[in-house]
Amino acid sequence: MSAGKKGPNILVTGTPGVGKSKLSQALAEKTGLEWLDVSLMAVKNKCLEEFDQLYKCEILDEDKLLDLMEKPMSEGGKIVDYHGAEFFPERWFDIVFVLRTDNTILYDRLKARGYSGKKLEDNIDCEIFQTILDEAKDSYKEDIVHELYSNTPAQMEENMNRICTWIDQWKIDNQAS
Ligand code: DAT
Repeated sequence: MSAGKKGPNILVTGTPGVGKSKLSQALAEKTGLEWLDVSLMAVKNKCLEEFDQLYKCEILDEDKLLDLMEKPMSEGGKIVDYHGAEFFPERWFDIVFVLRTDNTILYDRLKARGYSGKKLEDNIDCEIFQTILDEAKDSYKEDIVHELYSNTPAQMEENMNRICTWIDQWKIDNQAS
């Protein structure tokens, strides 16, 4: 299945503010895998369309973004960081990590980021109702979906170690260098 790939493709997902970028960046530095910040890719490649007044965010041109991602994803060795799990093709990922954060901690992080009103409330609800975890479980085989808590720096360190151990095992299993 994974023959010829540079490394595993990993999806790091979860509600905004749970620590996806921080973990993905640190993982990329430690492992040499390439971090794809999907939100940033969308901006850079003009994949954002009209502005949604209610949610105060732009609407994503998903087809354009998926087309752009196809080649890098087929190479392997990518850490994809995005606050959604359902619109990527299932075949792209070897493993999916859903980061979770306690509501009060997440609330403070999002406030510090400048979120307020409906946008803040909706994101907190998204975490309370574990929307992204359910989305991930619906979109991928359950045995490749892992929930990781990301409340504290110590938990982030633990998550890093766990993922690095998994990557090392993937390389052994797939005889990649
Ligand atoms: P995301 O990419 O999911 O939106 P982020 O990586 O930008 O989130 O992190 C949001 C903020 O929370 C940022 O200031 C870093 C901090 N943070 C992330 N993970 C953390 C952790 N495990 N412990 C403490 N702070 C964390």
